Amino acid sequence: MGAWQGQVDGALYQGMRCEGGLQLGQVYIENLSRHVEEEVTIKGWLYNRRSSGKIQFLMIRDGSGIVQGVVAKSEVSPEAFALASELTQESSIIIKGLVRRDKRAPGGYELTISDLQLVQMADEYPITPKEHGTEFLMDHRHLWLRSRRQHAILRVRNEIITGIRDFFDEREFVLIDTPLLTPAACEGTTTLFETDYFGEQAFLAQSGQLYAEAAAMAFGKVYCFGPTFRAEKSKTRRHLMEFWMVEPEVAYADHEDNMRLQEELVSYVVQRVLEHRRPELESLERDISRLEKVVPPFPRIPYDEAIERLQKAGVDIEWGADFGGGDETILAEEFDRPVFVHRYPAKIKAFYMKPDPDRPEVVLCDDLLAPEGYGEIIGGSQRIDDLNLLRRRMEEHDLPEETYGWYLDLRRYGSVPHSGFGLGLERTVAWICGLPHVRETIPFPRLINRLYP
Ligand code: NSS
Repeated sequence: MGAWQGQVDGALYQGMRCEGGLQLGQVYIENLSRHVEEEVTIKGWLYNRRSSGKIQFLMIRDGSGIVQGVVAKSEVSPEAFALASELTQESSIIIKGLVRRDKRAPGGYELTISDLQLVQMADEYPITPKEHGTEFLMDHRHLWLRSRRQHAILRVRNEIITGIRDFFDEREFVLIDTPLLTPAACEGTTTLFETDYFGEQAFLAQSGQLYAEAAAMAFGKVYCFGPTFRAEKSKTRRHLMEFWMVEPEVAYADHEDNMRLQEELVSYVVQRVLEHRRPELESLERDISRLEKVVPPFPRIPYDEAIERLQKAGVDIEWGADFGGGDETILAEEFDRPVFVHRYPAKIKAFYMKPDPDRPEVVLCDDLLAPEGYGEIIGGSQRIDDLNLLRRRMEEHDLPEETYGWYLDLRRYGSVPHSGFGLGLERTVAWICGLPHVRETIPFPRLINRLYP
């Protein structure tokens, strides 16, 4: 059956983990539909148990899903039945059973268990089916990951990551990995994590952008995708100290091209999750109709208009101020899909952004605000390509030329107009899953008050 199974599943690794082959011999719960009326082996953990005298109902999870197994006293050995009734939550077990289609069962299948083997009897498990407080769950994040909800969220995260990679692959971008230890700031000096680099001052990267710009001059269309670090002093539901960002950078692309790429990427990713991870979204009780509306074109409003809209909504804000989370929510509320706010005042934006030639007090940048109060998920801009202007901007920002010499070189040797952006992965996951906080969107979140586990 091993070889045949390999063909059905269409993947070498899938073939290897099936019966025969390497004798790893198990079927994954998510593939049970292919094994109806067959006897299979499942290797997993006990999620929950319920008994009614001569029958034990075991909820078994194996990482790919959860299935109910029925152990009837009359159909297994007395030892197996005794074991089934003693099993503690999260004990690791290997079971054999017949797969039966059952409409009423969660997932649509049930196992009639014929044999049961213990791998380890778990100690009393701290996370029980009852409600726990957030801090308690965060302290037990290493175990909390096993719960149904975390499972759904992190599978959506995985789908978003593979969707992003496929999107750029299909468009022939080259993945360029940028360094995490750097001598220079990209996004302002107030949120830097500093570390000692053999006596030299180094920082954890806030963004891969500056290096992606160098790579764009070498490869044309590139992206980097990795963890970035910011010592954010604010405790909000949108901020992590360590978050993942995907940052494309394209030579010869202008600000308009940049916004088009952003809306294409975001709608691609949303549609991809709708196609592949609908059951997960449903289990998270996500309003899917809201996501179905996420198709291009996204509305575009200039910063000036955003200020007017806020003032009309009664917000006390003047031209020149940056938006807070609350302001972004108000702006996004008026639209059913993400909205671009573009051309912010140069004064409140990063040093590398290109001024609008028609209005140099604003820059050719955009923030993409997600609907439903999720706020900014993307920041992007056309970059300054003129050496002297870039130098002036760096002086104004007190950025030492020694550290950025290589970056200035990009404007000396074949400078071209170019643009790029950064999409924050965790905020995107929070929005797509409909979560109130980013802390559940990453396996082990780093928050202002949390470095453990
Ligand atoms: O600061 S950004 O707006 N822009 C950049 O870092 C540019 N260097 C990107 C580029 O053009 N290549 O951050 C981009 C996104 C932002 O929209 C958020 O979605 C996310 O990164 N972001 C964060 N997510 C979670 N936690 C924190 N602290 C955070 N900071 C930014």
